[in-house]
Amino acid sequence: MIERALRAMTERVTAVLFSLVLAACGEGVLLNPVGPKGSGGASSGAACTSWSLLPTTYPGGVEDYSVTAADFNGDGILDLAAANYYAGTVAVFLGLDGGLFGPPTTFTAGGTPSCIATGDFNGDGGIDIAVVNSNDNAVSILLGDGRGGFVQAPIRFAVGNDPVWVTEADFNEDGIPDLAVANSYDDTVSILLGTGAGRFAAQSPFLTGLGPNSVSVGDFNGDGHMDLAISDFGNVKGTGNTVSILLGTGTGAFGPATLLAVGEAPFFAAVADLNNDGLPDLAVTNNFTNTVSVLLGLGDGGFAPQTTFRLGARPTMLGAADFNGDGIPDLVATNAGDNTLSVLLGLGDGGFAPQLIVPTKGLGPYGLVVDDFNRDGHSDVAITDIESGDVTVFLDSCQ
Ligand SMILES: [Ca+2]
Ligand SMILES: [Ca+2]
Ligand SMILES: [Ca+2]
Ligand SMILES: [Ca+2]
Repeated sequence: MIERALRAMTERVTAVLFSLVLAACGEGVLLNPVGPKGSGGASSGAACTSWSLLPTTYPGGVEDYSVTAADFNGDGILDLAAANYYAGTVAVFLGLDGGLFGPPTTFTAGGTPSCIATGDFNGDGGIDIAVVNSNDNAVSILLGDGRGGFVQAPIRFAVGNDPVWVTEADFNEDGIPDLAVANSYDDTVSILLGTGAGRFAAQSPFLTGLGPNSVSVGDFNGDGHMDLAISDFGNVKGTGNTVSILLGTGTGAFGPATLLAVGEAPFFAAVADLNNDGLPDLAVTNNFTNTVSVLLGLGDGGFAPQTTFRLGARPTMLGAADFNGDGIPDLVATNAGDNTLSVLLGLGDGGFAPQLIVPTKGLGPYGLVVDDFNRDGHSDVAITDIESGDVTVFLDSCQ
């Protein structure tokens, strides 16, 4: 099914394809979008007098679907991991000084890995990797050695039908990381509770809208328990046009889905506080309508109706961070259909200025992760290009 989606994208088919299911991943949790993760959260200083996103491209392998950032070798510098769908591997790029990255090392990740999440699943202090194996209805765990290497025989756990996304969080509040997996064909999200030692209990499925494509996490009703925001892209049964909100109980169980209206074929729902009121909001890429829907959180689990802003063609992933240093979260999206990024500068009230368009060097920009790779206090962007098969890192030049 994903091969079919890739062909469709390559041919620039713009018609509604009811069987189209795309998968990519990045950060599922964007609760503190302003400023670099792990360095206190706040923006570092005054607004930039000038800024731009300066790209460096790294050949990454074959059909990189998703990219995520973590410090796999424990040197204090963020590294990148990209899922190579056709090669069945994960490519790890160790971070160097100045926001540069070394050549990739690949690790076996089982068949058709399309999405990566990270966490310390066995509690040894080293960051581990979870990937969804889309065609195998499984999640594979690659245990990290804390030095940038991974055990070569992944441990597998069954999930639902056509899994396309995995996100890590502690849903039952026992201090052990758990996983949430979007099962596109089943219209469910699987919760896998971690038992420590890199193992997970059997999945518990919860119903979502049509064809869930991403899972993000936030506390939308302020009760201290993690909730889920799921973009319902659609599947063979039809195109989706909702985001599902499932409120968590803190035990690993979730209430029934509440469906929020967005655009057509929502690819990804990011969680971030976009209007600086302390409540998590949603920003959703609508893959068929070439827009982002912004839904401001009300703090009780509900959201205001969507406001939409233009993006480029066939937007996939989205990140929130302050790129121009004014302390207000901005948005960046990958536009897979026209080889660009869209940057929308935030106005502070949940509104955004018209998009700034940044060309990508690679073809088919798809996966995205936002973090501060060169540790200068300004957020940067890393993307994957599924057609040209590379990873491009855009460093924010804010001065
Ligand atoms: Ca590192
Ligand atoms: Ca747990
Ligand atoms: Ca909650
Ligand atoms: Ca800003």
